[in-house]
Amino acid sequence: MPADYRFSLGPWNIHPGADPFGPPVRPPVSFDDVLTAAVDLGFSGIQLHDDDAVPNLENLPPAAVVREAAELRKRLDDHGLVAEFVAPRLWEHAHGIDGGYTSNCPKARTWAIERSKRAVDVALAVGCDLIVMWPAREGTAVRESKNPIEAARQMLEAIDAMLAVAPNVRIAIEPKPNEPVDHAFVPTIGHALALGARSSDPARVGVLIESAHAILAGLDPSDEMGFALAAGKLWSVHLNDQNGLKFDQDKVFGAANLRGAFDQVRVLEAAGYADLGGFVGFDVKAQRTQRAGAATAHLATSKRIFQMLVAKVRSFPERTANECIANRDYEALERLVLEHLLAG
Ligand code: 3MF
Ligand code: MG
Repeated sequence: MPADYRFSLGPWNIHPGADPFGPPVRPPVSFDDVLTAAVDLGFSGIQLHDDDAVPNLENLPPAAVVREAAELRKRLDDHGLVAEFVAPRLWEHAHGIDGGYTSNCPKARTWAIERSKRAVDVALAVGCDLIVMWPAREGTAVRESKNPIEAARQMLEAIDAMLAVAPNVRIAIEPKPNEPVDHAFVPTIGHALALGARSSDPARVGVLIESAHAILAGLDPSDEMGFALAAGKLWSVHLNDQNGLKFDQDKVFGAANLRGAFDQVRVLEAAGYADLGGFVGFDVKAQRTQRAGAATAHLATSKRIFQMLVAKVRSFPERTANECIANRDYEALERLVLEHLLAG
């Protein structure tokens, strides 16, 4: 019997509904309420930005940052939760306005690396060894504004600086091809793995795949996952959905393309992802129209759909599928998949 999947969420997944065109529409949700919601929803992992874990970390000496993170670990523990990862949130700070590691301002680059090293301290103190590097603004809106050769070197330098903080820290790069930048420097899983392979310790650099990010790159999320799994590098996932090439929608898992969601679950099942120990995270956003009392429904639905798809994958008639494949009868295979998905 395969291991049970463990689910995780980040505090940003339960939020007041502001978007680039309008203010919040729901009251703010306290961090403690997020923890309670996570438990109620049957999630056991919490994903954290460094300043989710230690909100005033910019103004604290390193020892105090570690102390606060250790206190958070106790709070998580009291709820029966564990921290899955910590992500240095460079993109919201004034110094990160033009990206952190690849900023054209040397002072900003130094800040970005120092802050990332602090994020490693936070991760270790909060009880996890995983850093997620979402290179949000590491890219350009005006192509000629940065040197892509230099940018690759700078991102590698940042990775190496984080790896050097502790021998057990691991980094999962979460690539996204665009938004908030026009062109990101590490837009796909292939880029992320290639960069990791050039780091000071390739064994400690892997990836986090977000379904929507793959779709925005014009790629199939399940194939991106397969590529990373083949290399033993899929260390976390942000399952969600995306309706074509538009703003990052963070829709409920399966909401736009149920078959695509099935394929993602199928590749995770094929690799024994649950046994590998990774969490299943959902990077989903509550609709702005949602009333405050029901603003976690998107998480509950994503988890439910994931579990229903696990059952679908496990009951898929693999023998018949293999016969179709052996006969090169891919029309029959297509029908088999569609009928299986539609069957009650
Ligand atoms: C990006 C991420 C997060 C973001 C979050 C909202 C780890 O896809 O997963 O970074 O911060 O999505 O800001
Ligand atoms: Mg994400």
